[in-house]
Amino acid sequence: AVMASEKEAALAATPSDSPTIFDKIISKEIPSTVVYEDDKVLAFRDITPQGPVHILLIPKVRDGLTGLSKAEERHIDILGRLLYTAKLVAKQEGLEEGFRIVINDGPQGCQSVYHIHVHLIGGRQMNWPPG
Ligand code: IU
Repeated sequence: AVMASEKEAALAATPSDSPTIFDKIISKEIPSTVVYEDDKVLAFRDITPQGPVHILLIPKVRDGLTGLSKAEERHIDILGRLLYTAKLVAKQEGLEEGFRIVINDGPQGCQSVYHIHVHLIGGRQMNWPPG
C-alpha cells in the first residue's frame, strides 16, 4: 500500500527480525544512490529526502540490530562506526555549517524500517523541537 506519510508507514510497520528492504539495497537488488561504502557500512540517499542532503547510514550486517533499543555490547563498534562515518559523509557532502543526525526507534519514534539506520540530514536550517 502507498503510505500517505512517514508516520503512517511507521505506525503500520511491525517491529520484527524479518529481512527488510535495506537487505535488497545492500545487495544492490534494489538500486540506490550510494555515497559511501566500505566492508561494514553503506550510506545512500534517502528516497524521500527531508532536506537538500538526506543520507541513510546502515550496517551491512544487521546482526539483531533492528533498532537502537535492541543494541547489545557487541554492537558498540558498529554503532561508533556509523556515527563516525556520518561525520565523514557530512564533510564529503559539504555540510560545513552543520547537520542533523537522527535515529528513529519504535512506533513512537517513527521508525518504519527495522534495520538500524542513522539519518544524516543537512543543507538547510533545522528547527528544534523536532516534530
Ligand atoms: P525511519 O527512521 O525508519 O522512519 O526511516 C526509514 C527511511 O527509509 C525513510 O526516511 C524512508 O524515506 C527511507 N527509505 C528509503 O530511502 N528507501 C526505501 O526503499 C524505503 C525507505 I521503503
